[in-house]
Amino acid sequence: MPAVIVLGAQWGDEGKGKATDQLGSDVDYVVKFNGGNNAGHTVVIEGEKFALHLLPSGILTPGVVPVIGNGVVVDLDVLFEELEELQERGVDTSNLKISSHAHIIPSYNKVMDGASEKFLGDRKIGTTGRGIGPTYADKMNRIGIRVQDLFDESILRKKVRSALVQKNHLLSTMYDAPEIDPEAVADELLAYAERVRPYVVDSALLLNEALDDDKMVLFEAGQATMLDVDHGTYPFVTSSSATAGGACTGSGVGPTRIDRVIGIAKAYVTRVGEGPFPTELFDEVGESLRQAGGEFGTTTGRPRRTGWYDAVVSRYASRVNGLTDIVLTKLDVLTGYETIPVCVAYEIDGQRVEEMPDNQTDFHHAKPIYEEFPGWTEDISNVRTWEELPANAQAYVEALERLSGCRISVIGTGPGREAAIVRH
Ligand code: 2SA
Ligand code: GDP
Ligand code: MG
Repeated sequence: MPAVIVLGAQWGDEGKGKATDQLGSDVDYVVKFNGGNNAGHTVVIEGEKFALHLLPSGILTPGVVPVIGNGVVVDLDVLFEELEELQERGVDTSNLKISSHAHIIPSYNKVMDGASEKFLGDRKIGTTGRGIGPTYADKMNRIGIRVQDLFDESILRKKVRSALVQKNHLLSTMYDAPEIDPEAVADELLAYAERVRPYVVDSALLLNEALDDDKMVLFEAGQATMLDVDHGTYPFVTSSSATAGGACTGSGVGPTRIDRVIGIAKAYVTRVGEGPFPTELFDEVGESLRQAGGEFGTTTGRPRRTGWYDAVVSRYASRVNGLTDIVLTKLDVLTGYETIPVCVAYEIDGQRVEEMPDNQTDFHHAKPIYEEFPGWTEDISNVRTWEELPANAQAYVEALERLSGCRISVIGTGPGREAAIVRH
């Protein structure tokens, strides 16, 4: 399986980082293809915890080439902070490659992110405040700054000036904020040019040649299907393509070269930020999932909203991504519940609806229709084989498999690299 996509099947934080890391020793390249340092992947290796934001999780595996693809937005301060932190902890980061086409998050877009949220008022998105949305907006609006611009001072200055004409107008007239000096921004960016240069490559060429040589390439998504700008709960989404198609546009590898698409799904659901979430729990059960699962944002520390597994969402994720496998994570967190409800369909304005509603307003009205499954009390955190799983846990996994429309190949039973049951 030379080209594999790993992506989130829900609203993020399903454990993509751990899943990527687990495939680690078989993998030659790990490519991040969307998002930026809004992502937060926690990987635990021999009890040591690593939280990655901008860098692909593959950077933790010796010998793997981590690649920041063209679809990513790069905050240069964060890039070097993360690299230095890993180097201090003894991780070899010298293999990193960065696409010359990737866009840079200039400091002004963090200002714009905050200002935009403030002015949206109660329609705010609940962004991570990292400047992600404004940077993708600039990309589409063709006023973005790319990594390659760092190596042409005159072009870079022109681009920063023209981007800031519009933004300074907005800042001073609408946001009542001070204007930003384009030359100071350009100086800030140029100061990084020689530090970035050794990492910069034509990543589409690199990856296609790697596939020609039968190397294994893993594409690692940031965020998730339901946060995808096209297929998610728009406008309560991130601004990039977090679904399988994004792996192709965000890396320059064509869809005919992809062999497997693995969706990571938690055994329950979480969401950070605003937006609809039909199975959300507002009671002490929701709080118990949050505490047992350690559900706090890896990037911002925000408490994550929690709820029961939503099979309608999983079926949708299977469909829009063409999933070949699901990795079900955090089954261990469900130990101790007498019964475990699973959302199998929605009730929308009095009607039973089996599939994800096409209309966003309908989704805001969706109420979960649950099927209840008997729980188990055994601690499963040391379980490593299917046979050792309690019968009720097996039945729960089999039900999710049937309801989600995709086989469940791996089951996570703890945060550590080794804590998993491999079925296929
Ligand atoms: P943005 O900043 O423009 O991408 O925010 C838009 C929405 O996307 C959500 N989003 C996320 N949801 C879950 N996890 C993410 N990464 C971090 C983590 C989040 C954190 O791993 O925990 O630490 O808060 C992530 N990144 C973006 C965001 O909440 C908005 O709803
Ligand atoms: P990502 O953004 O999808 O990479 O996920 P995060 O790293 O933000 O959040 C997932 C959290 O769950 C991390 O703290 C992981 O260490 C942890 N985790 C992953 N898989 C499992 C599992 O099977 N069981 C438990 N208990 N924790 C897990
Ligand atoms: Mg995360």
